[in-house]
Amino acid sequence: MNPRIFRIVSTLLLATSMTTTVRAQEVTLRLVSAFAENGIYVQRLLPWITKVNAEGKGVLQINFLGGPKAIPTFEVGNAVKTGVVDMALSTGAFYTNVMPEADFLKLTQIPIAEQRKNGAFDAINKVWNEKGNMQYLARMVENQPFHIYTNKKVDKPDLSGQKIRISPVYRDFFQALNANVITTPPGEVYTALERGVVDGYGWPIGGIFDLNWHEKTKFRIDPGFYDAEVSLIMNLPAYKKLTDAQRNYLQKQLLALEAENTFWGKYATTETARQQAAGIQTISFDAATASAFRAKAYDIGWAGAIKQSPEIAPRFKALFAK
Ligand code: 173
Repeated sequence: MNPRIFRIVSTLLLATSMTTTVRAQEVTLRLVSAFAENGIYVQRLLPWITKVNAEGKGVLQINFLGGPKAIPTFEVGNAVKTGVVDMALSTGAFYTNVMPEADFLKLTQIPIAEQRKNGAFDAINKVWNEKGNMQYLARMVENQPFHIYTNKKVDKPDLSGQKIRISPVYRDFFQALNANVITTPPGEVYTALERGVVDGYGWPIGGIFDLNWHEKTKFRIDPGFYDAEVSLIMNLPAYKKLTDAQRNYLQKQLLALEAENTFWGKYATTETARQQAAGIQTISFDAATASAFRAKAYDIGWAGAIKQSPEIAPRFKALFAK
């Protein structure tokens, strides 16, 4: 080949292969949420996705596919496990059908930053990798205790005669408080309250206004218990397929997301005030009853965990407790 032509052809080839390389280096991850799109969790996730996409051109992009209308709440875990989607925003209680351990994350009593340091995060990932075919990426909600919301007044921690909507988070504890429990995804709570199918429900301190449940709620029982866990999870093969540059970029953005978790303490305060302003009355107990109530929540929670997963639960307990 004539050297000039050779140079042109090889330059063209190089350019083509570089373009291909650049394209191959950008990955688009498909993400769904197990929580409603208009709820606080997705509302806080969307700006993060926008930032990831703006700063991640040529490296990594996230395509938000939607909430429970895209994939029903209790099917999101399996969608991540099988690679139907790459990533999800969920809480472990919604994917106990993948592994019972998912729901144990509500029992953490130390911040996610500390979980990353003391080995809890790695212990979680060992189980998530092996049993769930997924990577536990980041926790985006902390400092959001759960509460009992009800329309039937009580003067002691006893839910006898009450029908309460639950997710797996509350099952053992509420049954120990003599409630009749009914499991529903969040999307069915309003209708269940409206039709009188339930007298109340479990939910964290924040978010009851998002789906208008305040319209159907008379009382909140204090104190709260556990800590709502809402996290990003990812299909493990998809995670392993990322290049180093893509994984490092994702990691940087995940840590930035967790650094925003200081929001939740303030949100708990404003949501408590907002509930009061909406006429929701607080039911509280004397100090001894309140602390026994909280202790019972954890005792029952860990006892249930140990029963479901006798080897893993004690390992988690040593790393999750204060
Ligand atoms: O549906 C629920 O009440 C539940 O399990 C949950 C978990 C984390 C955040 C919000 C709700």
